[in-house]
Amino acid sequence: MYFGKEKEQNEGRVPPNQKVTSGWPVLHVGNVPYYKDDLSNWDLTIDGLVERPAVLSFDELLALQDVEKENDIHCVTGWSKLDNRWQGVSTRVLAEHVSVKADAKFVMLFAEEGWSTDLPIEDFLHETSLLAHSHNGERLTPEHGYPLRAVIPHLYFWKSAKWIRGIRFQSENEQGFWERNGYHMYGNPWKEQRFAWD
Ligand SMILES: Nc1nc2c(c(=O)[nH]1)N[C@H]1C(S)=C(S)[C@@H](COP(=O)(O)O)O[C@H]1N2
Ligand SMILES: [Mo]
Repeated sequence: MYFGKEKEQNEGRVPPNQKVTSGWPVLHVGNVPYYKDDLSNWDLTIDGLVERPAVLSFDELLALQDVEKENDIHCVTGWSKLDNRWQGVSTRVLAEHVSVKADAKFVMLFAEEGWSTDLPIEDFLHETSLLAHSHNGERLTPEHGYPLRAVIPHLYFWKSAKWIRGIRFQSENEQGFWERNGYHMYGNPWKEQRFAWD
């Protein structure tokens, strides 16, 4: 049976109480920023505990080494989307570009409209993490984060800031938007760390 076969193939890939979706739901609070094709007012600020703080234009970002990563994503509301191919910049390359200091232990990701999320630096620098401008060979649509979003696939997908505009390296952890509103500080989908009390 087709359904049975698919289920078998996904065995071990889907965290507890998640359902695989073939579409791609859109989920966020606030408004979708529309840049159309003009990114002259867009930049990415990287600051905090770094030797060389930077404000990068989109072209400067593209000039950094391009990476492609394939992974699965898991939203805390219960859907998982398998086999996503992302293109963008490796978080490690970015961290080297600004030369992150040794006392940096956490990273805050800032998006448009003041939205934010936080994560430990080792998760930001995880080998599967990246800042993506494209998904399955196409530029991100405005709804999914154009021009640039974080992709931190080993944590629940709320850590993957769409419309990212800032990255701050810190010594202390600080709550971001959903973390202040009852979500778990870490968000490991395999341990079902959905809410603060999980
Ligand atoms: N800037 C911003 N990024 C965000 C969010 C948000 O509200 N604002 N929501 C998060 C949540 S809860 C999820 S599940 C994913 C959804 O991404 P998608 O709409 O591309 O599926 O974006 C994450 N990134
Ligand atoms: Mo989510």
